[in-house]
Amino acid sequence: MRIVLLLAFAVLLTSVFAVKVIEVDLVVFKNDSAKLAGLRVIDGEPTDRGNVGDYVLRVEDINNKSIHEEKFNLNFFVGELKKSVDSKVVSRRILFSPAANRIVLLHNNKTVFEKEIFNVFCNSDKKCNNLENHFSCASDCKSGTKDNYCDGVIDGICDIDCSLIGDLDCHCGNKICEGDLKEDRKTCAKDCVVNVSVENVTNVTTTNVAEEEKKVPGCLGLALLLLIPLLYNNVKKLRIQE
Ligand SMILES: [Ca+2]
Ligand SMILES: [Ca+2]
Ligand SMILES: [Ca+2]
Repeated sequence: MRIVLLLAFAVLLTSVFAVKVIEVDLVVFKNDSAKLAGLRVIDGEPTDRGNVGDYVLRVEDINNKSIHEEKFNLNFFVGELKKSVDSKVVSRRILFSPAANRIVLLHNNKTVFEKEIFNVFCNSDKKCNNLENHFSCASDCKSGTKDNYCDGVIDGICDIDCSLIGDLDCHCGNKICEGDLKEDRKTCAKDCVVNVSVENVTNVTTTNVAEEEKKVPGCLGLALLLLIPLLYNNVKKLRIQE
């Protein structure tokens, strides 16, 4: 029972907190070859690791020892097209390890793809190069750099890699409060707080209150004027009865 609870807690943590992952996209061909379509380190969630299939995706350390391994099958027949295709795209997210030295793809124990990855995500040479980005190598890649990674840092610089919702700097300040782009009074005060209107509303309210306050004594005076003859008549009647 305790193990089940621990596992559930671990799953919950994984889903709530993104971790450092190697995102790899491979185009795998039917003729047992493959080419790299994308490779970077980002914050995300690892994809589920399969353990059945004749393809093996492996990450090895510097001693060629496997530190990550997953298996899968590929079916090149596409039902919708009613025919086989030459290639399939495989996209995986693997938990990052500083020991990762090489990525290898095997098919029936035959190597169809391999790439050295040691130091490609950060070599600390003060240049944003190789497969570095602001997340994997902030020392070399400043925020806003074109590095195939949307950093979303609020620093007044629009990151060229961001789509519309990735970086508030790309649209906050255009005088339009765009709620669908996560702009509100907190995130983008200069677009979402209209100071002039607020001041006007405050002034109008203050003036109205002051005018109402001035009217109150006038109303009281009129009421007293109406009440005095009534009171006088009642007192007079009481005296006659005495
Ligand atoms: Ca570098
Ligand atoms: Ca960037
Ligand atoms: Ca920015």
